[in-house]
Amino acid sequence: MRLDVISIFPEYLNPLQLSLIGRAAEDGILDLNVTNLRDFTTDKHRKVDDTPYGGGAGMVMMPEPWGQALDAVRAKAPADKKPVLIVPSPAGAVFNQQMAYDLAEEEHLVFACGRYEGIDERVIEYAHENFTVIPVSIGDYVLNGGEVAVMVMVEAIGRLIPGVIGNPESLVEESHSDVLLEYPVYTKPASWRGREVPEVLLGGNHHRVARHRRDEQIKRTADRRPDLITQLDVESLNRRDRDA
Ligand code: 6GU
Repeated sequence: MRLDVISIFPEYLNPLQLSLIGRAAEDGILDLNVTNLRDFTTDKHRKVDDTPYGGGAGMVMMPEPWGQALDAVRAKAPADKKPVLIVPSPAGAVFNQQMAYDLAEEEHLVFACGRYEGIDERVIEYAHENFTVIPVSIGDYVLNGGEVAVMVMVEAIGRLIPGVIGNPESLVEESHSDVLLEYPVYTKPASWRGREVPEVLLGGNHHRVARHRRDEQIKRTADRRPDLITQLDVESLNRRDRDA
């Protein structure tokens, strides 16, 4: 998969060179490219923002550097398929695990990091000519720019790509892969500061272990995320119980 990130703070994305995502980039599984938006300015101050038409607080990102940067990124991709352009914005659709699965299937993702009050809307309109455009938020709060949101999304998407995670089994049982939150986990020692690992996990009864974990998942989800309980598909839970 090719990933392009366009930002006025390319160094902000440096952490993507670490850990599993960084390793995948070294191994050639991910082709990660960070572009400095200011490289597409022509004035001596490398200006990328200006005051908003209609008035109001803050600054708006000017269209021409973005137009140039998007054209340059588009030119590096195969002409036959439109890359996906993700525009991080608190005004986007909220990112979730299903979006991560869908985006992990793509050949080329481009992230356009806005700062200030956002990017001139005509850039987003123009981008539809060459990209599948998706405005995405990572949650209902406001960040100063899209860079941190891009790190969140690249990590969520990147780890789903074959070869990025050593043990693909670990992708199967995790939170949000099936609506229920993950069950609590324990390791040695069995007794620690007076606290015991649940008895059922110490015995070798796989059926009882599976039931216990499933009960814990339901308790935890009801407690922490009651909004998810309404999405539970009882039939698929019953099927899983029978298979356990
Ligand atoms: Cl994707 N960008 C910004 N600037 N703020 C956000 C966000 C994104 N998601 C939540 N808040």
